[in-house]
Amino acid sequence: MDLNLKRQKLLDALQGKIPQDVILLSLEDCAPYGGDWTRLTGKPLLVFLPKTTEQVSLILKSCNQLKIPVVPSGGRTGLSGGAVVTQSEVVLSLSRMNQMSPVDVLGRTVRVQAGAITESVHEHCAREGLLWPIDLASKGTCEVGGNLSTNAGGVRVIRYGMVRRWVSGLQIVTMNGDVIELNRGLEKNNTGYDLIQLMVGSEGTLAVITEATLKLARLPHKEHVLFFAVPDLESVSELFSRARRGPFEILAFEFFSQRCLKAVETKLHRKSKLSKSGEFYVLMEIELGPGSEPEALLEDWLSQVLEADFILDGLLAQSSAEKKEVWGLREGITESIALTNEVRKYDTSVAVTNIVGFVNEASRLFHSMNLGAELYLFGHFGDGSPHLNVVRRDTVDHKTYVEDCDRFEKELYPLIKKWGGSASSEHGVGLLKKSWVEMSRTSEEMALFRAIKTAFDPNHLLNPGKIFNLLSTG
Ligand code: 2HG
Ligand code: ZN
Repeated sequence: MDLNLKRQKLLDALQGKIPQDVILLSLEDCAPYGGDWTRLTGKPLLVFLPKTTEQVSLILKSCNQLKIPVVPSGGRTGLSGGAVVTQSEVVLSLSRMNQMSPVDVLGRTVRVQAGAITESVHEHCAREGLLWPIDLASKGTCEVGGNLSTNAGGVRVIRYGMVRRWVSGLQIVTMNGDVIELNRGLEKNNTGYDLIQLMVGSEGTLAVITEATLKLARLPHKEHVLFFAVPDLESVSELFSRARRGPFEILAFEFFSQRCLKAVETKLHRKSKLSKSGEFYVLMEIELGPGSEPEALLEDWLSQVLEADFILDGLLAQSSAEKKEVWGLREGITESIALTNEVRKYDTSVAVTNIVGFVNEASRLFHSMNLGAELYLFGHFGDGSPHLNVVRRDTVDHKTYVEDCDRFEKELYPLIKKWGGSASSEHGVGLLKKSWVEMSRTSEEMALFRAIKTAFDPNHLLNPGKIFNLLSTG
């Protein structure tokens, strides 16, 4: 069917059923909804910004009847292309559905709509001394629905785990317009398949999440931020092993290379307060128990660590402004790389015991290939989740860079396999990691994937082409 005709048919079908201000029509208004932080983009047929679950249901039902594909959309901060329009789909943005109910302090849960911004949820719950412990650099823009759909990770996974541990209820709408409540916020419910866990990480390919009951933890008691410069990855690992045995709970254990710090300093004009530099840096956030003694224990631990020869320099942030400054260095990496040049991202994952071996081998591979690119290394050391960012050098053109990345990727994926890892630790598959899915899943698993997709969305209209390709497109 011709695009204009499709569009008109859909508008006719919804005429009088949803208010006019829910629909964006002009190319200009629709354009920002075609892409995400990957900078991949496409032209939406139309954009809907519903305010209620009922409107979501009506829109999906009409699209299903007219066989029009739909891309569900949140804060569009994804780094794998999961929210990118590829074939003039309709975009269904949940951003206006951002209500939050009062926190249930006794049950330690909160019910929110999918469009609630992650940081707003933090602020909302902090008033009750509680926390939805999903903390990532994009928290001021990303939305709960997107966090759930991608099973987001972030900087506190070492302490709290991934998003899937922090949800006990979902309201979803399937492509045929059915509104389904999953698990009703129960902590315990052993009655068959866990559809919540199937939804989490399904990247909008099965149904649209409209509301969620989020599980909460209490806010950390006393947080401290430490920052170290070290000569190599082995030293990062040595520091991690000391921290594991330290008199505190580790909330975050992040690393980044000298090249990443340089980028943040040049592009964002932030500055490290350490007087010495190192090949690598570690940002560690810890929680101390109550009482005054833990502070003294931390100081003892720190002075012993600072005497060790694998530490070049280190500091304990003295104020909340200083904590923010240190975090600003780590959280500014993605943005400063984006300001540097084009980038290909690999959010790899290996067992934490293998991270040094894997990253060293991947770096050796990268440097042996003489690519027209630079390697930026950073990520969540404590989770075994290093981010490899391959950034184009100014001296090479786009085409050469893309060919170089493709060559590198062909070698990198088998290396990840050899180390027993995964090519997506937390960014999801979207459009960019599909070849890894095919390479790492068995044909039996792929058959199950396709059967599950078809059970939820028989016409294959929801977020088409994401995660894996269907043999038959219906
Ligand atoms: C982070 O850890 C995010 O800051 C983004 O996962 C990583 O830009 C990246 O590759
Ligand atoms: Zn990350």
